[in-house]
Amino acid sequence: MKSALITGITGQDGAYLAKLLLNNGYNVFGIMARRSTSTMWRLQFLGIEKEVQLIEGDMTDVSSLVRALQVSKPTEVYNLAAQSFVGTSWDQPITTAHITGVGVLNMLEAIRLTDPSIRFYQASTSEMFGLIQEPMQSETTPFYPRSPYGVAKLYGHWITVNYRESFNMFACSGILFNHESPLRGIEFVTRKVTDAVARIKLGKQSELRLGNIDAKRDWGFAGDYVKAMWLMLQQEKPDDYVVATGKTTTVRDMCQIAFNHVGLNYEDYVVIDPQFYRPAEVDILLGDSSKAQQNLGWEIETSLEQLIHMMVEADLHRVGNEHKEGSASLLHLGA
Ligand code: NDP
Ligand code: GDR
Repeated sequence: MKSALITGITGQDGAYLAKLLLNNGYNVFGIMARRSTSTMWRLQFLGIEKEVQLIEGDMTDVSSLVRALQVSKPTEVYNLAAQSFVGTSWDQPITTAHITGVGVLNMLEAIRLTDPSIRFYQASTSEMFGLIQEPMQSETTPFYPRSPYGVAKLYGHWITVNYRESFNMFACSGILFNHESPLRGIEFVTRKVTDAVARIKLGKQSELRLGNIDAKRDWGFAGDYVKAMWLMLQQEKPDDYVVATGKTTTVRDMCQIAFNHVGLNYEDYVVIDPQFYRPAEVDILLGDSSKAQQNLGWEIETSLEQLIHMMVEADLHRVGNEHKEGSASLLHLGA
């Protein structure tokens, strides 16, 4: 039986990937950081909280990573843990560098010293492209990150490439563009919008305050994207791949799709609030995933409209049932 260790298993992608690997017959272990309140809601949402084996650890504590490897004895490690919110990376740039950047090195070193035959996936990002120099971004597009998060991720990307080249490790970097789901954190713009749409529709909120709604993103469904992660580690040779839909949409148009779904006009509710502007912005992202499609056989299965409708429906259901649930679970669902 194959065994996998996922860092960031309590996050959006970690939960979907754990479900995929369980379905593929893996023994799934996850590293869970110690928090004062439970972070199990995503695993519970997918009904797999009892099927995964959780090991306490932190990306900044290499001894905990070594211990996790010794306990789980994985054939594959998926490094998804990060301080992943771009906005927070200006408020906590050093924490972000430690977790999102040096944390990758910590895991690579732990693997190299424990069992260098373990296959490694690094969660890299389109944020590394930042200030766009080519109309579509592929594996050969130069990087120019625009946030402390993007800079930290660029370190993680290059140290992954370097360990592959230096130590012949099977290390892959997946350069994933934005991907969303009903399990997306509430601070990210798609989920902030779909949650607000549900609240406005149900009379629990009157307006939605946003920053730069002219920013363009290439948005896909997280459930589709975790398949690409797994496929990368099943190949004969390790490599880097862009994963994206090849379509870009403004935040404004994404709002329109979400509000239209419940018969409302976004212009009646969206208020621009400079508080949500960023010190440096990534204006547009548009990915070319031809290599992943050709080499991995990976395909886009969910359109942006289907994705946003799925998220609005999930939020309508959740907000509509709020009074029946306990306050702790609501907190974790971002209410
Ligand atoms: P989330 O923010 O939902 O999940 C991040 C995970 O990392 C959580 O499980 C979190 O734990 C964990 N974590 C944070 N800090 C630490 C730490 N110090 N030690 C151990 N674990 C920690 O992110 P996503 O699931 O959306 O993304 C997964 C990965 O992919 C991230 O690395 C992200 O940067 C990257 N990525 C995401 C994209 C996207 O559009 N979603 C696109 C490209 C890359 P806890 O729950 O306790 O906070
Ligand atoms: P991003 O996602 O920064 O692309 O990073 P986010 O959803 O936070 O922002 C997308 C765009 O929307 C604009 N925006 C707002 N964003 C937020 N969060 N809140 C607002 O109110 C708001 N108004 C406008 C932003 O300025 C931005 O242009 C995500 C994360 O998952 C990263 O971890 C990942 O690496 C990248 O996607 C690819």
